[in-house]
Amino acid sequence: MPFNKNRPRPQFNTGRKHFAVLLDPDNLTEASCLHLIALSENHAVDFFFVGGSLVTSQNQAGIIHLLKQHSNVPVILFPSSSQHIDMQADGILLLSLISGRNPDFLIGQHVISAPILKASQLQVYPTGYMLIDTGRQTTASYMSGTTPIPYDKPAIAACTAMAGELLGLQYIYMDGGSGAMKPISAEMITAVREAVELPVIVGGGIDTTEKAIATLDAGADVIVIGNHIEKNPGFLAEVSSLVASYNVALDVHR
Ligand code: 1GP
Repeated sequence: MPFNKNRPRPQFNTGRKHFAVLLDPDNLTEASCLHLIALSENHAVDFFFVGGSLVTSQNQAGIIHLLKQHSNVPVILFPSSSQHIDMQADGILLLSLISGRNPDFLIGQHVISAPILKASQLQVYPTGYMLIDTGRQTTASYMSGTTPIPYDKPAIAACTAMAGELLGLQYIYMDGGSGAMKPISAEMITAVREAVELPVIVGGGIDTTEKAIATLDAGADVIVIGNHIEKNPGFLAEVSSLVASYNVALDVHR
């Protein structure tokens, strides 16, 4: 795939933990975005994911422009549809909603996006996207018209992730939904982690250090936090230090 040498080439390194901050364009102002960029300068953030299940404002392009002007953290699109492709970004999570049975989100949007992505310099991350039921219907579940995987059925999650891996997807994203009442269970994360050799991205409802630890301990390679950082930007520093401490420990045991 063509890639502009002058852009950072965002990588998920196996054997390390990563921290992604989810920026929902509908919830950010220029000032709040600049504040998060300033925090990310002092506290390591591996990726900015930009997007959401329903983006109603016209803010996305402006937010990405700000990020690219003021930060070196790679910007990865987290799109709800092919309408949200933006060439200013560094990469895109090409999400196939494998927990659902809606062909539009399994392959339809991808057919529309394919010629645009092939001609672009965006790094494409083929990702099996799994919505998990964490207690109330989420925007992602409603908008995609799909049923999430039941909270207490780790075997379904593991088999779904395995199917994604066998189909050639390269990442698994387990999402409990933005602002979820509770995060995905450690038992389910571990079941998926043990079922596949792919990097496992986990997000939704992580709003305390304890929940972040439980998610990382269970086997998440990438922890994604949006909502709680919007409300409490200081949480960015806490999670950044936590992820760094995991990587120090992983290095020691290498
Ligand atoms: C949702 O995984 C993300 O798509 C992040 O969720 O906003 O609850 O942190 P939160």
